[in-house]
Amino acid sequence: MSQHQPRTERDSEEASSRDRFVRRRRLLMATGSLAGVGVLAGCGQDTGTPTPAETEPPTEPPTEPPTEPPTETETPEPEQEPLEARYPGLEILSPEPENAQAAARATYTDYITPREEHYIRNHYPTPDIEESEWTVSLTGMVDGEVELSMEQIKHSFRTQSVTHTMQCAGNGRSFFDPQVGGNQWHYGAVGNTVWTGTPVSDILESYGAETSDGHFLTVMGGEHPEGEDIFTRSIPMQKVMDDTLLAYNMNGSPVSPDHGFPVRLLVPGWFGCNNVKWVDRMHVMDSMVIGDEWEEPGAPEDGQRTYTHWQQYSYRVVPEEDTRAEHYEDIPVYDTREQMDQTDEINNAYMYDQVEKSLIGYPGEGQTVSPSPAGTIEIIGVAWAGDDAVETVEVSTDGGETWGEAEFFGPVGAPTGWRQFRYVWQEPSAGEHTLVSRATDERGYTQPASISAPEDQLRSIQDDQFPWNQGGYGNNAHLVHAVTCTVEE
Ligand SMILES: Nc1nc2c(c(=O)[nH]1)N[C@H]1C(S)=C(S)[C@@H](COP(=O)(O)O)O[C@H]1N2
Ligand SMILES: [Mo]
Repeated sequence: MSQHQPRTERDSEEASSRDRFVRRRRLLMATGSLAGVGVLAGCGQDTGTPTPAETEPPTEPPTEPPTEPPTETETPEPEQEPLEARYPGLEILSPEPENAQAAARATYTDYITPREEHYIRNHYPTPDIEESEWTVSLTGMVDGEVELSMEQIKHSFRTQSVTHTMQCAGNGRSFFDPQVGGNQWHYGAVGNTVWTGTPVSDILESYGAETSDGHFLTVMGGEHPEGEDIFTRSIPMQKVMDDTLLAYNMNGSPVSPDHGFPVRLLVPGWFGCNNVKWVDRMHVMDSMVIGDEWEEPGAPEDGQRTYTHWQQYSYRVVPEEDTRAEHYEDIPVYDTREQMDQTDEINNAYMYDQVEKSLIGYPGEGQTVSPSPAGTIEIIGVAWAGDDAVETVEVSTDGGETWGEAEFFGPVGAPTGWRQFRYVWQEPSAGEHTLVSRATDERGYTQPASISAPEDQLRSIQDDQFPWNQGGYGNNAHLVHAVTCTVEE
C-alpha cells in the first residue's frame, strides 16, 4: 500500500486543469520503450506557428503607402474554428483545456445526444493525433507485448456497438453547499451516445493476457502533458472482459478529437473518468495502479509524471477533513453506491459504476409553458443507473411533496444507456411550479433528496442525503436538480 499522502493541492480533479494546464497543441508520435513506463520522445516540444519577424514601430506615421505588400515567408497552420463554433450546443467552461457542458435542458428530451451537445471534459488540451501513426501498446501480464495499429484494432477483431450514458463524476458539483472548487458543472456533463469499437476482451485473449478476477487493466491516455500526471485509470478485469470497448466511432462517425480520436476506452455505464481518451497503452496488472514504481519521484525514465494521481488521489468520495486517504490495491466491490454503503471498510469510494439519476428535459429551467387544449402538460426527461437498469421514475410537480409514476418511452438500448420518460401533468394551475424527478434502479436504490452538510460525513447516504464530499463527486440528489417553470393561464 502506498505511503504517499494526498497532495492536497491536487485533491480535486479540477485543480490540475484550472491552474496548470499545458499549452501544447501538437503531440509528436513516438511510443518509446514497451517494457518501461511509456517513454515519450519529443513531448513538450513547441512546434507552434512561427511568429513573423517584427520590426520596430515607426516613430512617425509613414507618408507613403508601401509600394509592395509585405511578403509572407511562412504559411501559418490553418486555425481551427473556436470551440463554441464547433459545439454550438455547449456552454464553454474553459476553452483550454477544453471543458464544456450541455447548454440547455432540451438535450435531455432526446434518446441520442448529438456530438455537438455532448459535454467535453479534459484535464489537458486535446492532442492533435494522426490516426495512421497512432498505436496502442499492450504490456504487463501478457504472453507477448505488442503495439497495435489503428488498422489492426479496427479490422483484426470483432466489432461491437453499445449505448452508453457518459457522465462526468463531477456533474452536479455546482449544487454543493458549501461550494467545492473546480469546474462548476450544473446538470450538463452527461450525454447518451452509441459507441462502436473492438471488445478489449478479444485483444487480451489474442495476446494471452492474464484475465482472471482480481486483475486490472491499467489504461493510459496519450496526451502526455509535460511535467503533469498521465491520465491513467485501472479498470477491474471483470468489467473489461464483460463489455469494455476500444471505441473509435461515436454515433456512427469517427470520434471527434475532443472526445478521444482516434480511440478511447469505453466502459459502459461507468463514470466518465474511466473512459480514457486517446488510449496509448494498456497494462495488465494484479492490482490497481499504486506504489512507488508508478509515482514520483520513482517513475522510471523521467522522474516527473506519475501514473497514480487520477486513480488513487482524485475521483474518490472524500469527506470533510479526511486525512486517512488510504490507497488500495483492490477493493471488494466496484459499484460506487455499494462502496458508499461500506464506508467503514472502503474509506473513500472510487468513482466506478454510476449511481442512479434522472433529469427533466422539458419544461426547461425558467421556461413559460402552456397546457394543451385538454389541459395537460407533458413532462419529459431521461433516467439512468450506470450498468444497472432503471426500474421506475417518479415525478413531482410540487417540489417533492407528492409524487406520481412516469412511464418510459423511446428506444430500449443497453441498460448502460438512459431511458426516456414522460409524465402527464393533469390540470396544472397557472403560476410558478417546481418540477422534480427521481429514479429507482433495479437493485432498489433511489436518488436521495438532498446533499448532506459536510459534518455529516459519509454515513448520510443511509439517511436519504447524498454525502457532501471534497471533490464534489457523484451528486444525484433530486431536489437540487429541480426545474422551476411558469404555467400560463
Ligand atoms: N486521456 C484522457 N482521458 C479522459 C480525460 C482526460 O482528461 N484525459 N477526462 C476523463 C473525464 S474526467 C471524463 S468525464 C470523460 C469525458 O469524456 P468526453 O470529453 O468525451 O465527454 O473523459 C475521460 N477521459
Ligand atoms: Mo469527469
